[in-house]
Amino acid sequence: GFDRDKLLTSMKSQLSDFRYKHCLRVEKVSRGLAAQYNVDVDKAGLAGLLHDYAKERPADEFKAAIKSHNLNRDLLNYGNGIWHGIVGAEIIKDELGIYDEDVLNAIRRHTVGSTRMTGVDKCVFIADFIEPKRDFPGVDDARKAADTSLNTGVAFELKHTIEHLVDNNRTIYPVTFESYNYWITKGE
Ligand code: DGI
Ligand code: FE
Ligand code: FE
Ligand code: FE
Repeated sequence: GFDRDKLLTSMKSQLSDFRYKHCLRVEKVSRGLAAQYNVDVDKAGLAGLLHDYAKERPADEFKAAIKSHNLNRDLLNYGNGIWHGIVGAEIIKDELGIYDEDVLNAIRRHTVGSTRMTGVDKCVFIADFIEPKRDFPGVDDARKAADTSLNTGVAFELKHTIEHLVDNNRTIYPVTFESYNYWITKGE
Protein backbone atom coordinates (compact mmCIF):
# COMPACT_ATOMS: atom_id res chain seq x y z
CA GLY A 1 0.00 0.00 0.00
CA PHE A 2 0.98 3.64 -0.17
CA ASP A 3 0.43 6.63 2.06
CA ARG A 4 -2.12 8.75 0.20
CA ASP A 5 -1.82 11.72 2.58
CA LYS A 6 1.93 11.82 1.99
CA LEU A 7 1.38 11.77 -1.79
CA LEU A 8 -1.16 14.59 -1.49
CA THR A 9 1.41 16.68 0.41
CA SER A 10 4.00 16.03 -2.33
CA MET A 11 1.50 16.87 -5.08
CA LYS A 12 0.50 20.10 -3.33
CA SER A 13 4.16 21.14 -3.00
CA GLN A 14 4.79 20.60 -6.73
CA LEU A 15 1.66 22.00 -8.32
CA SER A 16 -0.47 25.11 -8.55
CA ASP A 17 -3.81 24.87 -6.78
CA PHE A 18 -5.52 24.71 -10.18
CA ARG A 19 -3.57 21.65 -11.33
CA TYR A 20 -3.65 19.94 -7.94
CA LYS A 21 -7.44 20.06 -8.02
CA HIS A 22 -7.47 18.80 -11.63
CA CYS A 23 -5.47 15.77 -10.46
CA LEU A 24 -7.97 15.05 -7.68
CA ARG A 25 -10.84 15.22 -10.21
CA VAL A 26 -8.99 12.90 -12.61
CA GLU A 27 -8.40 10.44 -9.74
CA LYS A 28 -12.13 10.37 -9.02
CA VAL A 29 -13.27 10.01 -12.65
CA SER A 30 -10.60 7.39 -13.31
CA ARG A 31 -11.79 5.33 -10.33
CA GLY A 32 -15.37 5.62 -11.59
CA LEU A 33 -14.47 4.43 -15.08
CA ALA A 34 -12.45 1.56 -13.61
CA ALA A 35 -15.43 0.46 -11.51
CA GLN A 36 -17.73 0.73 -14.55
CA TYR A 37 -15.44 -1.36 -16.77
CA ASN A 38 -14.00 -3.91 -14.32
CA VAL A 39 -10.53 -2.39 -14.21
CA ASP A 40 -8.30 -2.25 -11.08
CA VAL A 41 -9.84 0.75 -9.29
CA ASP A 42 -6.89 1.48 -7.00
CA LYS A 43 -4.30 1.47 -9.81
CA ALA A 44 -6.53 3.63 -12.02
CA GLY A 45 -7.06 6.02 -9.12
CA LEU A 46 -3.40 6.26 -8.12
CA ALA A 47 -2.28 6.87 -11.72
CA GLY A 48 -5.07 9.43 -12.14
CA LEU A 49 -3.97 11.24 -8.98
CA LEU A 50 -0.30 11.39 -9.99
CA HIS A 51 -0.63 11.78 -13.78
CA ASP A 52 0.37 15.49 -13.93
CA TYR A 53 2.81 15.44 -10.97
CA ALA A 54 5.72 16.64 -13.15
CA LYS A 55 3.74 19.07 -15.32
CA GLU A 56 5.16 22.27 -13.82
CA ARG A 57 8.87 21.36 -14.02
CA PRO A 58 11.25 23.47 -16.11
CA ALA A 59 12.39 22.23 -19.54
CA ASP A 60 16.00 21.84 -18.35
CA GLU A 61 14.97 19.29 -15.77
CA PHE A 62 13.12 17.19 -18.35
CA LYS A 63 16.05 17.39 -20.77
CA ALA A 64 18.44 16.23 -18.04
CA ALA A 65 16.08 13.37 -17.09
CA ILE A 66 15.76 12.25 -20.75
CA LYS A 67 19.55 11.88 -20.81
CA SER A 68 20.06 10.39 -17.33
CA HIS A 69 17.29 7.82 -17.83
CA ASN A 70 18.44 7.08 -21.36
CA LEU A 71 15.06 7.78 -22.94
CA ASN A 72 14.54 8.14 -26.70
CA ARG A 73 16.48 11.26 -27.79
CA ASP A 74 13.67 12.17 -30.24
CA LEU A 75 11.85 13.37 -27.12
CA LEU A 76 14.23 16.35 -27.06
CA ASN A 77 12.44 17.70 -30.16
CA TYR A 78 9.19 18.08 -28.21
CA GLY A 79 8.13 19.99 -25.12
CA ASN A 80 6.47 19.90 -21.73
CA GLY A 81 3.16 18.64 -23.19
CA ILE A 82 4.88 15.40 -24.24
CA TRP A 83 7.52 15.25 -21.50
CA HIS A 84 5.41 15.52 -18.36
CA GLY A 85 3.90 12.04 -18.84
CA ILE A 86 6.69 10.03 -20.47
CA VAL A 87 9.54 11.64 -18.55
CA GLY A 88 7.33 12.52 -15.58
CA ALA A 89 6.91 8.81 -14.79
CA GLU A 90 10.70 8.56 -14.20
CA ILE A 91 10.61 11.63 -11.94
CA ILE A 92 7.71 10.06 -10.00
CA LYS A 93 9.69 6.83 -9.58
CA ASP A 94 12.69 8.77 -8.26
CA GLU A 95 10.84 11.20 -6.00
CA LEU A 96 7.75 9.33 -4.82
CA GLY A 97 8.99 5.75 -4.80
CA ILE A 98 6.10 4.46 -6.93
CA TYR A 99 7.37 1.39 -8.78
CA ASP A 100 4.14 -0.25 -9.99
CA GLU A 101 4.63 -0.47 -13.78
CA ASP A 102 0.87 -0.56 -14.39
CA VAL A 103 0.59 2.81 -12.65
CA LEU A 104 3.74 4.22 -14.26
CA ASN A 105 2.65 3.14 -17.77
CA ALA A 106 -0.72 4.86 -17.35
CA ILE A 107 1.15 8.06 -16.42
CA ARG A 108 3.57 7.64 -19.35
CA ARG A 109 0.69 7.11 -21.77
CA HIS A 110 -1.82 9.65 -20.47
CA THR A 111 -1.08 12.30 -23.14
CA VAL A 112 -0.09 10.35 -26.27
CA GLY A 113 -1.62 6.93 -25.64
CA SER A 114 -0.03 3.71 -26.93
CA THR A 115 -0.97 0.80 -29.16
CA ARG A 116 -0.64 -1.34 -26.03
CA MET A 117 -2.93 0.57 -23.67
CA THR A 118 -4.33 -1.46 -20.79
CA GLY A 119 -7.61 -0.89 -19.00
CA VAL A 120 -5.82 1.20 -16.36
CA ASP A 121 -4.14 3.30 -19.08
CA LYS A 122 -7.49 3.90 -20.82
CA CYS A 123 -9.26 4.99 -17.63
CA VAL A 124 -6.60 7.63 -16.88
CA PHE A 125 -6.36 8.78 -20.50
CA ILE A 126 -10.12 9.31 -20.73
CA ALA A 127 -10.57 10.72 -17.21
CA ASP A 128 -7.99 13.44 -17.97
CA PHE A 129 -10.07 14.46 -21.00
CA ILE A 130 -13.58 14.38 -19.50
CA GLU A 131 -13.14 15.38 -15.84
CA PRO A 132 -16.03 17.65 -14.76
CA LYS A 133 -14.20 20.99 -15.24
CA ARG A 134 -13.27 20.25 -18.89
CA ASP A 135 -15.52 22.37 -21.09
CA PHE A 136 -14.11 22.41 -24.64
CA PRO A 137 -16.54 22.01 -27.58
CA GLY A 138 -17.13 18.29 -27.95
CA VAL A 139 -16.59 17.29 -24.32
CA ASP A 140 -20.16 16.02 -24.03
CA ASP A 141 -19.62 13.75 -27.04
CA ALA A 142 -16.38 12.58 -25.40
CA ARG A 143 -18.32 11.73 -22.21
CA LYS A 144 -20.88 9.78 -24.29
CA ALA A 145 -18.09 7.93 -26.10
CA ALA A 146 -16.54 7.01 -22.75
CA ASP A 147 -19.90 5.68 -21.59
CA THR A 148 -20.17 3.45 -24.69
CA SER A 149 -16.85 1.66 -24.12
CA LEU A 150 -13.27 2.43 -23.10
CA ASN A 151 -12.11 1.81 -26.68
CA THR A 152 -14.73 4.20 -28.06
CA GLY A 153 -13.63 6.84 -25.55
CA VAL A 154 -9.94 6.41 -26.41
CA ALA A 155 -10.60 6.55 -30.17
CA PHE A 156 -12.73 9.68 -29.81
CA GLU A 157 -10.07 11.44 -27.73
CA LEU A 158 -7.19 10.60 -30.08
CA LYS A 159 -9.14 11.87 -33.09
CA HIS A 160 -10.12 15.06 -31.28
CA THR A 161 -6.56 15.67 -30.03
CA ILE A 162 -4.97 15.21 -33.46
CA GLU A 163 -7.60 17.46 -35.09
CA HIS A 164 -6.87 20.13 -32.50
CA LEU A 165 -3.09 19.87 -32.97
CA VAL A 166 -3.42 20.14 -36.77
CA ASP A 167 -5.79 23.11 -36.47
CA ASN A 168 -3.17 24.89 -34.38
CA ASN A 169 -0.15 24.04 -36.58
CA ARG A 170 1.39 21.95 -33.77
CA THR A 171 3.84 19.12 -34.32
CA ILE A 172 2.52 15.64 -33.57
CA TYR A 173 4.56 13.13 -31.59
CA PRO A 174 4.74 9.90 -33.65
CA VAL A 175 3.30 7.78 -30.83
CA THR A 176 0.14 9.91 -30.94
CA PHE A 177 -0.29 8.93 -34.61
CA GLU A 178 0.47 5.27 -33.89
CA SER A 179 -2.15 5.31 -31.12
CA TYR A 180 -4.71 6.93 -33.41
CA ASN A 181 -4.09 4.42 -36.23
CA TYR A 182 -4.47 1.53 -33.81
CA TRP A 183 -7.50 2.62 -31.75
CA ILE A 184 -9.57 4.32 -34.47
CA THR A 185 -10.41 0.85 -35.80
CA LYS A 186 -11.24 -0.51 -32.31
CA GLY A 187 -13.87 1.97 -31.11
CA GLU A 188 -17.28 0.39 -31.74
O1 DGI B 1 -1.74 17.73 -18.87
P1 DGI B 1 -3.15 18.06 -19.29
O2 DGI B 1 -3.27 19.49 -19.78
O3 DGI B 1 -4.17 17.76 -18.23
O4 DGI B 1 -3.53 17.13 -20.56
P2 DGI B 1 -2.62 16.19 -21.50
O5 DGI B 1 -1.48 15.62 -20.74
O6 DGI B 1 -3.56 15.19 -22.14
O7 DGI B 1 -2.10 17.15 -22.67
C1 DGI B 1 -1.04 18.02 -22.50
C2 DGI B 1 -0.76 18.80 -23.77
O8 DGI B 1 -0.12 17.99 -24.73
C3 DGI B 1 -1.99 19.37 -24.46
O9 DGI B 1 -1.74 20.76 -24.69
C4 DGI B 1 -2.08 18.65 -25.78
C5 DGI B 1 -0.65 18.29 -26.03
N1 DGI B 1 -0.43 17.14 -26.92
C6 DGI B 1 -1.09 15.95 -26.97
N2 DGI B 1 -0.59 15.17 -27.95
C7 DGI B 1 0.41 15.87 -28.54
C8 DGI B 1 0.53 17.12 -27.88
N3 DGI B 1 1.43 18.06 -28.24
C9 DGI B 1 2.23 17.80 -29.27
N4 DGI B 1 3.10 18.73 -29.64
N5 DGI B 1 2.18 16.62 -29.96
C10 DGI B 1 1.30 15.62 -29.63
O10 DGI B 1 1.31 14.56 -30.27
FE1 FE C 1 -1.13 15.74 -18.58
FE1 FE D 1 -5.10 13.53 -21.93
FE1 FE E 1 -4.12 16.23 -16.76
